[in-house]
Amino acid sequence: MKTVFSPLHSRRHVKTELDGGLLIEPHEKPSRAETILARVKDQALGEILEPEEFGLEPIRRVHTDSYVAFLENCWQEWLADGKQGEAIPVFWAGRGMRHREPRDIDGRLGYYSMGADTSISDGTWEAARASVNVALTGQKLVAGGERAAFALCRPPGHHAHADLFGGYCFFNNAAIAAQAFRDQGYERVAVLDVDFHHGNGTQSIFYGRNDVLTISLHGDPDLVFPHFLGFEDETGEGDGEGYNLNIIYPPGTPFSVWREGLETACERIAGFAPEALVVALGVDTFEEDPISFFKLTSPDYLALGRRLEQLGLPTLFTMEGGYDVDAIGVNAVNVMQGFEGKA
Ligand code: OKP
Ligand code: MG
Ligand code: ZN
Repeated sequence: MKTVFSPLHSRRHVKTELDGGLLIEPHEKPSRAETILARVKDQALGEILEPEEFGLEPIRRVHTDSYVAFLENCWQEWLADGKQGEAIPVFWAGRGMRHREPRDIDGRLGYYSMGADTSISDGTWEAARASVNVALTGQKLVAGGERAAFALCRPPGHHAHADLFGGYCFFNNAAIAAQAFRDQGYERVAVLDVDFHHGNGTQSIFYGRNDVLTISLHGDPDLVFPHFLGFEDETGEGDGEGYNLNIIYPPGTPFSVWREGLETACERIAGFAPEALVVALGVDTFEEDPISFFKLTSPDYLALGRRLEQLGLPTLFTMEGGYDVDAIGVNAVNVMQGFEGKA
């Protein structure tokens, strides 16, 4: 399987994540992508390609123009305002307040975000753009006839809505790739999100549509991020009714239980009969993950890959979460190797 990787991911190198009242070293750090890349090389998974440049047009198919402009200019505006540290949103439109884009940068940071866990600094825009190009280059490989491709995206994307960043995400790489398949004539596309966290951005982007089926397996949002979306009664709206599926698990869930939901998801995907599959791949379901509460083990990722292969679909993997850096390479590449038949 071919891997797409951009060294520009390292342009995203914020120093802060607001967590538990402290500014900690971010969980979403450059060594994540480098460790996965090293494992891809070590295992000789296949050719490693740098992305092509696709420009802003495919991004604008999913994200609003004003949000894209905000991300492009955010850091310069922050500096121009004389701020000292990194750009962190701290004010939101609460209940009863106006959802209106203000001119002030603090106001705009809140208007375009869902949380304070995701700081912005120099290079965030460039890395987020490169991450989209990685996903779209993988999409092009699959559309060109490859059975599967591994888009080693960083930063991740599945929490990003049409006009919201947060949860370490800026552009929704998986959604942009799914939309690219649609724009190239693929009639139906499925996005399966196996990251520990709910794919709230992907769900939101396609919620009213029946041409892109969205499914996410995740930790109960009553207990974890994103807190305000991802419940099982969210099934789609309008034309999209019945085209969103959320499968929720409690703390301590092992693979033996998680795989039952995977089976339900795979059966729904088979019934939908998509022409392509995008897998939003997080390996923060791992037992040692520092911010999650499932109990998957490294061999379980081989089994996950094998099951996804059995769907028989052209498949694009986009990298999402996974914060145990020691294991992230083995776990992510295990999915690809399982897909390729390794037991
Ligand atoms: C991104 B992806 C932990 C802070 C959690 C939000 C989690 C974002 C996960 N104390 N911040 O889905 O892996
Ligand atoms: Mg998920
Ligand atoms: Zn996650």
